Amino acid sequence: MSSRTLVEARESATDARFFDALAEIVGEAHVLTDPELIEGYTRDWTGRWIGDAIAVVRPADTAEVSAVVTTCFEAGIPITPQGGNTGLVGGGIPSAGSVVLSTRRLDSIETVDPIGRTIAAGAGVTVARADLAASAHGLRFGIDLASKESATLGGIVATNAGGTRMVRYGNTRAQILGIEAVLADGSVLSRWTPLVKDNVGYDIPGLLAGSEGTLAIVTKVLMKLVTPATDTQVVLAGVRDVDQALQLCNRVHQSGLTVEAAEIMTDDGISLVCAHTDARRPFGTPSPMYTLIEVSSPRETEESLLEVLSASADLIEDATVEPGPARKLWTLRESHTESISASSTTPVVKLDISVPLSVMGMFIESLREVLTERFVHVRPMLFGHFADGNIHVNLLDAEPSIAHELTDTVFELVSAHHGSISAEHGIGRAKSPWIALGRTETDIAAMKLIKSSWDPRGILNPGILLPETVG
Ligand code: 2HG
Ligand code: ZN
Repeated sequence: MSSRTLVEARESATDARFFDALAEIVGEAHVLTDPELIEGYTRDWTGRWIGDAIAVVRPADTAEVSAVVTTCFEAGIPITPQGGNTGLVGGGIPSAGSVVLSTRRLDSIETVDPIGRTIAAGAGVTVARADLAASAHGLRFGIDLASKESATLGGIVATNAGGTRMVRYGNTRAQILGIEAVLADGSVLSRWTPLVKDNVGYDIPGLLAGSEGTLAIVTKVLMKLVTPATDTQVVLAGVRDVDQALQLCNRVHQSGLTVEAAEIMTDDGISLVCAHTDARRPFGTPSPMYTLIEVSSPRETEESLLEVLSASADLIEDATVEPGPARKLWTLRESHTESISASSTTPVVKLDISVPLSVMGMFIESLREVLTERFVHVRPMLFGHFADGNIHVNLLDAEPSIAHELTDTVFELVSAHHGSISAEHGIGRAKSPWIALGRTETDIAAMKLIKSSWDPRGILNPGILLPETVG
């Protein structure tokens, strides 16, 4: 069968037999078509992405996912896989005529292996639940995100999420040992070996990490767990600029302490958080920027950290240290996203970029200049995981009509600084028009070849990641 256009797909979907077939697989209660019921699946929380779907299907296990995919494949109906719908680039938002395949019911934790330090769990298990299950065995899940209560394991694999512990344990791709996924024709691929050394052929789990639902639908994952850090201490220090924060972070590294997390915020960001939550300003006199660094060490973390800080008076305007988990300090950072959303008069333009550390200060300066010159009504909020080179550029009060030009301007600057247009949130719908700024022509052609061989009919998440997907 040749691939169908969306119009044909929609016509075919109106065929009641298609919906009956889905209901037979997952049960009637799990095929949603009522516009009110599907609204939570067709739009994202940022308010920027509003899609449309002919149905939301909620399978309970891999066999059901496989049967749903086979049914859609035969009918030529596109599928948008979706986990917790916490993404930031519209990658889980369906285009008209699609079926949303929600993985949230694939929520069983099969095993936690305390010896091999692994967790085997369904794609719909949330990051918070995986972490709780690991904690019961004295271990932790290596990915930590502000959205952990809703973000799912399938979702973080599909987007190759980073988060606040990436500086310590790497991104999601670095944590995957095995994967089970349903391919475009409904067949089930299982690469499931709990071995850290297994060098047989292509790295398929690594390929599926960050593929944003365009190659397969992740149904189960086997991931590494980490040993929790001991005796953590958190410092929040006021600094003049990001270069001082980087120098301070380097001194902390050189002292032998382990950096568990390293974040940057601006005074504007702290003010916003204090206005929208019950958090209090950290110091009497504000600093232009603040860095939050969490450290650990086998012993005497606090003494070692205080030593570094007292030898760094040249870099720090003010500082406060608290033993981990230091919730009050972390709240200042973790409340940024919600405070920003609450304060912007328009949907926030969220750009998630990275630049080499050596030019980060220059990049931020040029960014501020260009925004003040050309987009005077836009309020920028910069924060993020700066030790990974990652800055979340949030642009508030930008009329939707200028969002494209604004993105273009920031991305050109990122590219001029040899950075990446997506550090950790993926490409989705939001960034796909700019993918050529991040990859060469040959590289994009190679990705398209992979896409067309894995999904020849182009039914898996069309419109996401690659500008013109096949089909
Ligand atoms: C974070 O680091 C997330 O908190 C969200 O990646 C960033 O809201 C954002 O732009
Ligand atoms: Zn982030």
